Amino acid sequence: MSTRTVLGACPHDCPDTCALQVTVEGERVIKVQGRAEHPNTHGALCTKVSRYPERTYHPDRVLHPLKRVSKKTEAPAFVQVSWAEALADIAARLQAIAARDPQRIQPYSYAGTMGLIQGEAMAGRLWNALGAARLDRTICASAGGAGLAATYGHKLGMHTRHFAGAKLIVIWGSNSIASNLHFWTYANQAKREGAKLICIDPRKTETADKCHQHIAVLPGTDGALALGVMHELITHGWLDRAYIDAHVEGWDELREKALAWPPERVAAECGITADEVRGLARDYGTTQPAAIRLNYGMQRVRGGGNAVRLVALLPCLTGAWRHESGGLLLSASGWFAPYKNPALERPDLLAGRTPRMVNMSTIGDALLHTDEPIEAVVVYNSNPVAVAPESPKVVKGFQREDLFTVVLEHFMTDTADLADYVLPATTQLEHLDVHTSYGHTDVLMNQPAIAPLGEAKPNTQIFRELAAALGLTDSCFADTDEQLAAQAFTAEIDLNLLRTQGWQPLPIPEAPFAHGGFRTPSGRASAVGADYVPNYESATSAPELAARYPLAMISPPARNFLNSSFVNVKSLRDIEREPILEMHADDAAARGLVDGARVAAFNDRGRYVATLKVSPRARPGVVNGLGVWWRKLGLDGTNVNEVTHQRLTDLGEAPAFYDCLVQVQAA
Ligand SMILES: Nc1nc2c(c(=O)[nH]1)N[C@H]1C(S)=C(S)[C@@H](COP(=O)(O)OP(=O)(O)OC[C@H]3O[C@@H](n4cnc5c(=O)[nH]c(N)nc54)[C@H](O)[C@@H]3O)O[C@H]1N2
Ligand SMILES: Nc1nc2c(c(=O)[nH]1)N[C@H]1C(S)=C(S)[C@@H](COP(=O)(O)OP(=O)(O)OC[C@H]3O[C@@H](n4cnc5c(=O)[nH]c(N)nc54)[C@H](O)[C@@H]3O)O[C@H]1N2
Ligand SMILES: [Mo]
Repeated sequence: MSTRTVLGACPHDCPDTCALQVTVEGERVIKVQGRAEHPNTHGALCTKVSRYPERTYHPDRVLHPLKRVSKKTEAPAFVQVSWAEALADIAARLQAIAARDPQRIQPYSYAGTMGLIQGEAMAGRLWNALGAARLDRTICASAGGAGLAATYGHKLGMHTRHFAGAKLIVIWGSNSIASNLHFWTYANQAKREGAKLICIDPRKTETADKCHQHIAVLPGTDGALALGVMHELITHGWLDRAYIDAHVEGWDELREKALAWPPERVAAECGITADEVRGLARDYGTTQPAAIRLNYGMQRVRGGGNAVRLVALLPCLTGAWRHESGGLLLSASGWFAPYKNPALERPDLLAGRTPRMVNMSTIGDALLHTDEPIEAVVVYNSNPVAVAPESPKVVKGFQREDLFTVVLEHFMTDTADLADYVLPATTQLEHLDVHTSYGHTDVLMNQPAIAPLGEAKPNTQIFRELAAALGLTDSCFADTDEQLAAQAFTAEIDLNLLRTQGWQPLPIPEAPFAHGGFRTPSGRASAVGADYVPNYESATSAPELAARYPLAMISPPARNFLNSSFVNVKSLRDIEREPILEMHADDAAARGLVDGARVAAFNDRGRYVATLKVSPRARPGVVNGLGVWWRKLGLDGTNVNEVTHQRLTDLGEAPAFYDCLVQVQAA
């Protein structure tokens, strides 16, 4: 049989955005590999995405439109219907709501695909034309994003590849080996060439195992640690005064705050030793080039935005930014902004209206509002019933019989189970897309490798047909995916190059802030107002709560899942086996719990059942509930978001998933 190779891009929510090489035999994809020629991908893929064919050809793929025939509180039952019937009925239901108030139609989407085309390009046009409610897409990165932007003026950072040249790498709130594998290759190269690697993480991750030092802070205390490091930089004179004078604003104010955080105070707040604070500061203050890989793990707490601000100021105080292998990387996504078309989603179709904005992170509460209620939700590229905080409320909201829910999906997820209609969407192997990245600075194209399976359609096509069924006639709804791709960027991005090479790098300076030039109004990195903000839920900030629920629970990703994606891929679930709660031996002994026991982590919000793993990966006082399982594939029909809360972060209005107290007992 003839085989051919198609150039692709990984669609997943991950900083690596790999360039793919897809091998097709006849009409079937037989292999998905990382492209050797793409520098950041360097021929390697993670375990998950190398299983992409298994996911695409999964026997459980939704391949036809499905209509619900059971009550929302009963076991889900669906019948297959034609596209014509589904679209006509959905359009009629949405039209009736729009006639009353289009803002009662709520789109809900996130990063199931990061593609610009299958993401919001056509969907956004439809919602704008209808005047549907807007969605504040905060669930992942908006606290850290806001913190970074408040400090540097935009989401900008170092080149990933330059980590290879650093002499010190601080991996702060990131399990890079699990969630940012291609960065790890560069860090490992630096390590081989003699760099010191320090990991700051409450959990002793597989990344911490490979670093020279691991500092196991209590969740949500990174801001205090950053102030403590600054205290030592100041008192030992490890500052680059010239860089600060020229390129930092608000330094005097920050200096005063930092001097209030001597190592002993920091140690007590962070649950570490004063020597760990001193040692970190010494390494950071006396080594150049020093690079910080910050990731979003450390901003999922009340003070996450300010913590990012304080950490992001460190390289401005030591002048680490002077070197191409010094500085910091949280996100590189802001580098793409000048090359993106801000009108791709056609905001002009709003015609002066400003529909209400609903925060996706508080969808549980939003669905339970009774005045001006949400009457319809259209979900695509997301699985809110599994991933949004405080799932007891999210489930209750989606169970409303008077809520009309449409879900575009590959699989019957926890959210699809609560839909009125499930519409079959194509995967990355079946549709066209273009991608930017938040870890590197290349634009990529994904070309379809095979025709859509069954009756699946790309998101764009579903929204095109829905727009037609709703009687929307603007010519923008006729744009093809090729045309959308051509409209996505400014003229500097060469679609022909994307088609033939697969990617195009942006021209970003090697050491972007060597001479300042931050994107703030003053051009200086801003320290104004940055301060440590303690958790909502911790022994010091909420002692009465901590008396009842003494364990801090974080819920970082399981390595072989991607948020809630891949949980249903058997070969990957077989590696993760079952939902795990890691606990330190002392905490287990104090509760009479043994390894392998079935336990419940609970608080006033809910009760999550998992298998206990007594493990040195957990520090005393902190349990690690590895996420994010599908509820129905977990134990007792729950997942870790059963116990998380909907209170928001200091900046960016993001969820505080890792700011969560629980107690644990045998289930
Ligand atoms: N395999 C895999 N890869 C992924 C994902 C996945 O689910 N699985 N998710 C993707 C997504 S959506 C994102 S946003 C990115 C980034 O995803 P991140 O959420 O940054 O993921 P991690 O790299 O696991 O980093 C989280 C780390 O932060 C630690 N942590 C938790 N609380 C704190 C704290 O208060 N302080 C500090 N210092 N550390 C803390 C956790 O223990 C964990 O090791 O990764 C992407 N890559
Ligand atoms: N407790 C806890 N909760 C968390 C986190 C945590 O660390 N702890 N992490 C949070 C983070 S960082 C994030 S980013 C969110 C992620 O939340 P989501 O963005 O909802 O991510 P996924 O769970 O991967 O769900 C994406 C869904 O999109 C579908 N999909 C993929 N491609 C397409 C497509 O082309 N078309 C359509 N129609 N569907 C598609 C997939 O099948 C999948 O079911 O979860 C958050 N939730
Ligand atoms: Mo995320």
